[in-house]
Amino acid sequence: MTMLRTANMDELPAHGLLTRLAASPPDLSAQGTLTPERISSMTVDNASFRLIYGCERVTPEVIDALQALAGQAKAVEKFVAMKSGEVINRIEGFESENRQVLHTACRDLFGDPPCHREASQAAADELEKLAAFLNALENKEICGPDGAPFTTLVNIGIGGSDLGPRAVYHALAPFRVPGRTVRFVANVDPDDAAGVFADLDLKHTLVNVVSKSGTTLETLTNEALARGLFTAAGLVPERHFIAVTGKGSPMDNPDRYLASFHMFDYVGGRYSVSSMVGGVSLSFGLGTDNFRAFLKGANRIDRAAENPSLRENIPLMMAMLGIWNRNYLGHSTLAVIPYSELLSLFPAHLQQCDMESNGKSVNVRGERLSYETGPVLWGQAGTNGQHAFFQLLHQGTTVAPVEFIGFRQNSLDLDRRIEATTSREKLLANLLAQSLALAAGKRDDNPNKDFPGNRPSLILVADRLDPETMGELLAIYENKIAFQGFVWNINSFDQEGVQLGKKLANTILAALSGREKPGPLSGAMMEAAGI
Ligand code: G6Q
Repeated sequence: MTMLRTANMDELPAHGLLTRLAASPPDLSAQGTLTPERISSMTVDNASFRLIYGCERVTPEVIDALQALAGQAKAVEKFVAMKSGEVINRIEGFESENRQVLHTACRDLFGDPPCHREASQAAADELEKLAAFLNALENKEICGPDGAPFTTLVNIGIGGSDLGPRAVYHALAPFRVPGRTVRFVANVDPDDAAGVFADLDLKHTLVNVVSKSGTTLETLTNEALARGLFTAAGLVPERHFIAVTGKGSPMDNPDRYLASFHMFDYVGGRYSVSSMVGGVSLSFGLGTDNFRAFLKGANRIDRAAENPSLRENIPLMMAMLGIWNRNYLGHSTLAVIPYSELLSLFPAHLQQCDMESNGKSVNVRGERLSYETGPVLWGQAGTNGQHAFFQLLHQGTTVAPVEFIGFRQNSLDLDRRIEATTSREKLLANLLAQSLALAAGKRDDNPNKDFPGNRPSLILVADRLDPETMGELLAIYENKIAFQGFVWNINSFDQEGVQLGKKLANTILAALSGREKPGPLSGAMMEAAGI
């Protein structure tokens, strides 16, 4: 397989055109810009989702130029190469992870021949092993010491081994297996584990320790803390603890665990929800059929994302609109606001997925870039955010593009007409209103009541949040992030920027444990902080 080589974004012919177009982008607040025709024509449909982008500051000409840029950057070809197993997690000429990027293979299990047969087979084998384990739990071949079933699973993991599974478990609360609960411990702050374990019936609790590397300080510390609790309660940890880890990692030791599952080096932590990292806790808590439906939804979008036409490919369109906002209109942040309480943890997952992937300053050859890459991503659920930070979105001096997410139907049953509309209608009315208000604004002679408008946003909408649409939504964002990285010509799949802080923490820990003297700066910091 040959590596697809491309130039930096600012060397591509469409970059000059986009720079020129950005000198006079459409003003959404100007009379006649935001028309009904514009809103109904600027949409893309994939699987269950519709993308509405009429409130972005684009014209058909800008979209054509973005299409040209995506084509010149070979965004879709690189995506297909990624899915087929090309080694793209690398920095040419420098020591780097040097790996394939095959999280999409974990869900490439439906129908057509998979893009990467071995990786999909490995994922299918792990799923089979998991199904056998879950069956044994179901028919109580594996159970608590008193013969009663396990009812709780505590997931211990951090970063990619926590955020995605936690967000998806929260989002799919209406689909939980009755009588089972999943809880999550991530932080090395002992108050996290203390809170989660406080009221647990340990006899009927499984602990799923998730660490690809098997070396993460927080996870190993929490595992040891949890094992201590089981031992103190007279229980045998080896009959309660299961592991998800990389093959050959220090945690890959079946003797210490009731069951062990593998993830592979070609699945990055933040892209691992559809591997065993999400598989174990989500299948325990939501059932295997729901986890499979989640994978199916993600796979549907992975296929749709192979379409080179921006106007028919939601992840690619979102990627290019994001690049327009970031590089050509100069917006440095991106707010993701799901109008869904069930998705309230999703922005935190996306924050990692996007910022760890695209928070890079060098290209795939290690050369420093002269343009911006990933934006600062933040957000929380609407309408709550409206009563918090939306003031700045509407009238602040910083313009923050917004991605709204909404669903036409409820996931749970409680809703009724109050003052002529349902709660769902109130929620959706607010979502649409916010996008329009940001775009159109409203002039007022009183400067304090003046809304400048012309602030970009897009909307992603589907009928209902369920396992399949959750999988679709996850894949929309994962693929959007990958496309942006391809156009920026960066490696979106490593995370060297998290290493330095970890190393320094270890030297401070060595000082705290009395093993070593602190360096002058660490020592001064420790003294200043009274630690
Ligand atoms: C994700 C990152 C990072 C990782 C955690 C946990 O892409 O690599 O967030 O997931 O540091 O790592 P382990 O799974 O190895 O414990």
